[in-house]
Amino acid sequence: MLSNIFLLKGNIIDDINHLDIYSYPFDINAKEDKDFIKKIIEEHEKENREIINSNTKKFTLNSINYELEAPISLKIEDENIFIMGIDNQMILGLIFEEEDNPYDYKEIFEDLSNEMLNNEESCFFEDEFEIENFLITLFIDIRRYGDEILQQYPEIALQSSDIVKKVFLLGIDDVGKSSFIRRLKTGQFSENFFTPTKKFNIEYLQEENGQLAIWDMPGNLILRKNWLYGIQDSNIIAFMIDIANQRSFKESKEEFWNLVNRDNVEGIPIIIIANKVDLLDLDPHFREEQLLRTKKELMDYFQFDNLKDRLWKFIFSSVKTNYNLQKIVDTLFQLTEDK
Ligand SMILES: Nc1nc2c(ncn2[C@@H]2O[C@H](COP(=O)(O)OP(=O)(O)OP(=O)(O)O)[C@@H](O)[C@H]2O)c(=O)[nH]1
Ligand SMILES: [Mg+2]
Repeated sequence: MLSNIFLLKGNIIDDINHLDIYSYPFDINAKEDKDFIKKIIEEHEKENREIINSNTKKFTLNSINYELEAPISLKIEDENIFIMGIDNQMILGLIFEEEDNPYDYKEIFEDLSNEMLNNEESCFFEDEFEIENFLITLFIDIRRYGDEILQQYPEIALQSSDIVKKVFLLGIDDVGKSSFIRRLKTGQFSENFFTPTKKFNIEYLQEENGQLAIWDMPGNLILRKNWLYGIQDSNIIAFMIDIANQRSFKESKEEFWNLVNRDNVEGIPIIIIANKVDLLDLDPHFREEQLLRTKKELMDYFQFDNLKDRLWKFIFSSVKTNYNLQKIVDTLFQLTEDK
């Protein structure tokens, strides 16, 4: 599985002190004293020299703007790396998990890079935002290729009759998204499971009614702008809120409506998961009434009734006590029946 993507960019690629370094989702700059990057550049030089010396013509893909070298595979500091030189000024790199064979990804790496660099709307690497977009889009597409086309469905046997429903799970930070998936997948929950998600993650779940591919998004504000890559072909959007944290409501509401009003999610069903019910101080005798009242308050505040032209449902949950988790799974299938 692809774990990281990076781009090294400079006027002279081997001038390590004047390189711009971009990466997603992990910061490869954080690797100690730039040794790692230096080695990548050295290896790239070496390979290229060999290619030129052996009179092999440099590989190009009918490029209009950018000349792409054929990718080469490297092992540096135990990392399984696949790099591609671009126009002698950039090195685009993929970092895979140890057991992966980068050459399985050669074609998709070349095709996607070529497509994104050498078409009308190509990336010109003019500003940081554009570079970031390029890296994230490429990352997600290659990762999906690995998951979906190479059929590396982890841990579950794919039954050909099963249709996988793609669930896009969103919500601001700390509401319980990753805990929810972990609970469904392993049955475990831990209050100290504090792992703010830094990148999106796809988990596959085998349920009685079929399979779910749940895309877990980072809620962190800085990473949030990357939320929406890949949302357009989701079967359903799951938006989670933390009902015990009233201070977060305003932010949650804003994010919710920003999301819902986007063109590319038109008509996609939505399930609103109001999580952490266990933290409400509910009186066991009046539990149902209190939940109804809370629901009404939330509906009024978030104005969920304004949702139009799509199926949607509101469900309370507690990942901690397992409350309604099965109901959520059933509802995911229900709302996506014909989608
Ligand atoms: N009491 C209670 N705590 C919960 C519940 N669900 C999650 N938590 C806790 O809430 C915290 C945040 O959970 P995460 O699953 O990491 O939240 P997240 O939405 O994935 O956060 P980001 O990845 O930062 O977007 C953790 O400490 C969880 O243990 C719940 O139902 N009840
Ligand atoms: Mg998370």
